[in-house]
Amino acid sequence: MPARTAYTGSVNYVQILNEKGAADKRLEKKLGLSKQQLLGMYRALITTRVLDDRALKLQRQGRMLTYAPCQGEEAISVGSAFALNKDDWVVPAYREQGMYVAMGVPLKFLLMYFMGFEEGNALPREFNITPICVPVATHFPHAAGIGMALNYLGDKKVVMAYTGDGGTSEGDFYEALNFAGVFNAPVVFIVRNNQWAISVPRKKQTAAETLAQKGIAAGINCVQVDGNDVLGVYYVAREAVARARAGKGPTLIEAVSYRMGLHTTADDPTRYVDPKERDAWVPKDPIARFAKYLKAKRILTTAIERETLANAEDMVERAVQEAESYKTHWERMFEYVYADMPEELREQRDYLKGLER
Ligand SMILES: Cc1ncc(C[n+]2csc(CCOP(=O)(O)OP(=O)(O)O)c2C)c(N)n1
Ligand SMILES: [Mg+2]
Repeated sequence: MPARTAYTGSVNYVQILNEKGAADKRLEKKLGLSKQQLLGMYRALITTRVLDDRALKLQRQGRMLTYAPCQGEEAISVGSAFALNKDDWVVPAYREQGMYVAMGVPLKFLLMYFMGFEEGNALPREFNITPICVPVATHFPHAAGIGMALNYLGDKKVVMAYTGDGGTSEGDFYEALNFAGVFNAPVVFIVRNNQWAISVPRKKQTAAETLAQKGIAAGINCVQVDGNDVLGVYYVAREAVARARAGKGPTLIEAVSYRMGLHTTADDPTRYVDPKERDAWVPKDPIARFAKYLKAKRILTTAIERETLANAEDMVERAVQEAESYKTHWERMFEYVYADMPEELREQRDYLKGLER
């Protein structure tokens, strides 16, 4: 029997800024970002980190419920969201704080959600962002479906969906990729590979060498990027968005990073993370790296740095005050899951109403 190769595949890796903040000149030229746009990205990264740090403290003070911090992963959601138009669709998981900042969503909504108000998920209508999705990867088929609907309507918007490395082990993940591929849906699937699914390390999730190559089986475009390089993430996301908008179908982006903090505030990583492994990622910090780049270009000065931090702190402080002064009624927690409330929820609501009397 003569052997022939039925298929060979490969996955490209993209990095524009290395750890020292030096740029790959060839790719840097292709970016074409203005000074204002670069500073906008920097502001979004700083705001995200300030917000994240504040949320963690609020939780420790008993002023917030369980919270999923994003320290170290900010460049993924900021860089990718910068490639979107304001009215594109976003289908997030629960660790994409930078996306909300980059899309201009008032930060009080995110804080309200983590404080336990369902209304935090009911964003103003100008945003096409679906609610935070804690069940792992169950939102991926929705993202494929939204993409299919956009095709059907002849609407030129694109969909960007996020999950983690652990999410790629779920059936929903493969089903979504398959549908998006076969229906040529305009979806950019982003995998935030932070190396951990709670206490399960990336190596115990899959025998695959990369997570990006999971797109190959679905026949979709796929690429791996340094997730701590905001310019690299922006670049691959912009290419993927352009492809999707031009009718060239979906892309799977694996953004390689590291979870510098806790899985959530209910987690204690000191029980399972080797501190040496985490420490090795400290010099790769996405914000320090981008700041070095901007300083070398004389775009970022100490004065702008200080002003950006102060503005971010003010903005977050105002959002905290708005979220904490929000008044609601318990009945509203029943309102945001179904368009038509099913019988069992109606029963629970009526039972609680009975207790009020
Ligand atoms: C379907 C489902 N199974 C299990 C869980 C419990 N759970 C919450 S987050 C998580 C790990 C997810 O890891 P990953 O996809 O890598 O995302 P990360 O939290 O690291 O951002 C698990 C198992 C869940 N929320 N949903
Ligand atoms: Mg993970």
